[in-house]
Amino acid sequence: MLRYLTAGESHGRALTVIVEGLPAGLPILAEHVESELARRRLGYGRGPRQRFEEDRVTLVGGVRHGRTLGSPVSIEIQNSEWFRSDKWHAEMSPEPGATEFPLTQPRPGHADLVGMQKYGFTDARDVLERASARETAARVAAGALAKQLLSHLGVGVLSHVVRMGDAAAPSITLPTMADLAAIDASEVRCFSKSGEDAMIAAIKAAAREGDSLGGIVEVIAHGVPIGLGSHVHWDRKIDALLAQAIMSIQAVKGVEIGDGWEVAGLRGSQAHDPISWDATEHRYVRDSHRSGGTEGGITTGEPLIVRAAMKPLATLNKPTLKTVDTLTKEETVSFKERTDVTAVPAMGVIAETMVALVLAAEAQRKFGGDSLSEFVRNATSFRATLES
Ligand code: EPS
Repeated sequence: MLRYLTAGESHGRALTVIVEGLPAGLPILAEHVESELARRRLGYGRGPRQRFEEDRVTLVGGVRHGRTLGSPVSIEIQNSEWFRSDKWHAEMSPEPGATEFPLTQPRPGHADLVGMQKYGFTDARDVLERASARETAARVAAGALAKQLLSHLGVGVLSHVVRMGDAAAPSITLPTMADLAAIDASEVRCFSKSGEDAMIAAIKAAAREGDSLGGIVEVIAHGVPIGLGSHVHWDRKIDALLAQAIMSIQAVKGVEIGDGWEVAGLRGSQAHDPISWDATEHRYVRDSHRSGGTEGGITTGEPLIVRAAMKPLATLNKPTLKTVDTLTKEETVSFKERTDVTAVPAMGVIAETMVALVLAAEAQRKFGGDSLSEFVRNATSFRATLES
């Protein structure tokens, strides 16, 4: 079983992730992880913090001479702000003490108030430091390892922004892995120039008013093996696993697999992907991609398509959201933190990560193997059984 656990607070010393269940012999360099983390920092509309967070990575355990050992891989990502100044040292100190600046005006839509209620805190910072999307840097580090593993099966995962606020990208053919560099070169990670222009204009307009924007990203996994996930149990269905993984991303409120919402309005005769036999390739193919690459909770081998809808961030540069001060119970507006106008382009990279982690875990479950060569051999031999 591939599993992982992250730890760390947004303005603390560092984030940590432990990834367990990777086969031995997987080539891993700190640069692989750092380049994925750099992609996560991309995006027009992010706040000043992304310019100075360098996401410096240390491979603490589980990797020797550039290869995994089969033991848990432990990665530390320093929060560079912690080392640049002592601004957060007292505020986030693990030593006994108390803050002089409790946050008591919880932001509607954030974990602040319910977190304080649930855990008995009087300072919203005790909640928001962990609820912050900074935590996703640790997930992206784990996802970089998952992507490395998947690359040995010929699987590639990409994402692109299809909507930012009310600015939508025109419908296009599915991007391939060869398009990823162009998508990453776009300031909003949009695959269409007209879409990019409209999205940047929307972000500028929201920024002028101190407001925030949500949006939708599409994740596509190419080369996914047939047979990941299972129809036999609710908690083994690949689409259910993907939905949970995507919904766990901060501020995501909707997940769609394939044309999920659109097919609900079609007739059965129109809503499904007809099956054909490709005599040259010796495999079944689907004539369309409406199901998003899963049927019955199992991957079909067609491109896997998952969309994630993110709500506008609850932290606004011009606080206008009505709330209540938890000390005085008086009406006020939510506190102002340094923040981003939008994090939708970064969320695309995080959604890629979550899809890669689910696929890698399920590939490991199906093909097993303690070493990378055993894992690949098992996958190759299973694939051979399908070609007749
Ligand atoms: C975040 C607010 C901003 C973001 C942060 C998430 O941080 P700060 O208030 O420290 O400027 O930059 O995201 C990251 C640091 C990151 O690496 O993604 C929030 O409110 O969740």
